[in-house]
Amino acid sequence: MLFLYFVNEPNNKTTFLSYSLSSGEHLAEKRFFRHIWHFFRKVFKPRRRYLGWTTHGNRQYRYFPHHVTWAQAQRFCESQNANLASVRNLGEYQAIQRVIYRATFNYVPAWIGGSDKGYWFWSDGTPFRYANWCRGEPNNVWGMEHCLHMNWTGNRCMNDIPCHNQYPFVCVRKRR
Ligand SMILES: [Ca+2]
Repeated sequence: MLFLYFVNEPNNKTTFLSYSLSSGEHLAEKRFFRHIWHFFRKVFKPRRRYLGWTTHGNRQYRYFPHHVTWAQAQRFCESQNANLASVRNLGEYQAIQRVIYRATFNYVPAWIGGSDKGYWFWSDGTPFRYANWCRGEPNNVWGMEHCLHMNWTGNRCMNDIPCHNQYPFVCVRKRR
């Protein structure tokens, strides 16, 4: 049996926690506390954020957490010998969502490489054939929304939004 009791100093300021174990039960108590320790370590184990390149098919994606404009994001990707991510199909869209989730444990809105100059194009030159637009998008509000970000609304779909807004972003490069 384990006894816990508190000893109050005369000055009533310091409290000591004391254990009293009957002999023979010491090992069982140790095992018990080890179980408790492992349980809490498992529950509260810090999850590791993954911020490296992730391979999907013949491409690699990487999430960058800095909040910047679309053009700054594209320039940064170029400095990494990459481009803002283009999307060719739903599988790639979901792969990019997983990359974002592994870095943030959330589906945060992020820039990808779609931009609009009268027609939509991907900054890496991929033909713009696939899009997972949110309902009613692209709506080009006030004629000001010429850049594409993803994970918009609860549907985590694509939306056009002003290019000077600031979001984290996902770059793509050819598989190495
Ligand atoms: Ca819009």
